[in-house]
Amino acid sequence: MEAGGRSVKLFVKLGGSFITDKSAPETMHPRNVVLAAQAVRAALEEARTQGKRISLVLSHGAGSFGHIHAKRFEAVKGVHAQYGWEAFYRIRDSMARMSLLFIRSCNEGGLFPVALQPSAIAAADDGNLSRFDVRPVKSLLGFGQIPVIHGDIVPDERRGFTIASTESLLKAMAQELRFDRIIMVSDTDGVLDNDGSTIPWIDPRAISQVLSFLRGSKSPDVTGGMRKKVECLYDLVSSGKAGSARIIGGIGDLSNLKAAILGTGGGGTIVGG
Ligand code: IP8
Repeated sequence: MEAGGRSVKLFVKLGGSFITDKSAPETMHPRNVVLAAQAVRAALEEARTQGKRISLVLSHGAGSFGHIHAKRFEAVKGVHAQYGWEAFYRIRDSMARMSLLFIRSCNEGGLFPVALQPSAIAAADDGNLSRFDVRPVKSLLGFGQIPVIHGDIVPDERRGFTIASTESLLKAMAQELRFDRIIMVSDTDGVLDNDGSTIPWIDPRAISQVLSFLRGSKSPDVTGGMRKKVECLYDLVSSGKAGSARIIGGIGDLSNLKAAILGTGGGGTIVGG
């Protein structure tokens, strides 16, 4: 437990670029999820032996599952002139299968996570998330469990449906749950500059310059790639809705994830002032 005896609240996202092959439709890298889950478990156990309590919300991107269908059906815009509501069925079907693969791999890595279905507890209005029921997340955290969420297709008052990214769900959750640490695991070692070097810290002086050169993803990605992640994390930390945020690399070495969870480092990029 931290100074006041409360648990440390963490939000960890395993990015779609890290857990799927974004160039091959619906291809998961289960090994990456297993290794990440093992790192999470090791960190939770180490924290426990030190008398600290960590509450963890786990999440994952849609990678080559949801994004490929969302792009094909232009699902952000809602009901399609040609395809009607087909996107809702296709994306839910894809994300349900992905979620199952994800939690099974987490279980292989030693966790017993509880998957929540965002499309059932969230809604949007004209493309913006307008509702996210945080109660199941809070309740599971209260029982010491690990709720899992992911970006999803959600009902939309005006458009019929739209896409909600993991970051939009995180922002909604952060209005009611303050995360001490947010950690995002990517396929690159944090946020890279134009020369491919890791930017160690995006502080108030660096944010506009970094945003000016960050682009969306090269692979099918309907929610804005690294640029949107950085914007979201920067807003949360600078507004005090989150304590700190870090984007780290996960390929080949998950010891940094363990360190980031324990708050002892982790490399990559620290986002926010
Ligand atoms: O990968 C996108 O979620 P994200 C959700 O967290 C879908 O941006 C279904 C494309």
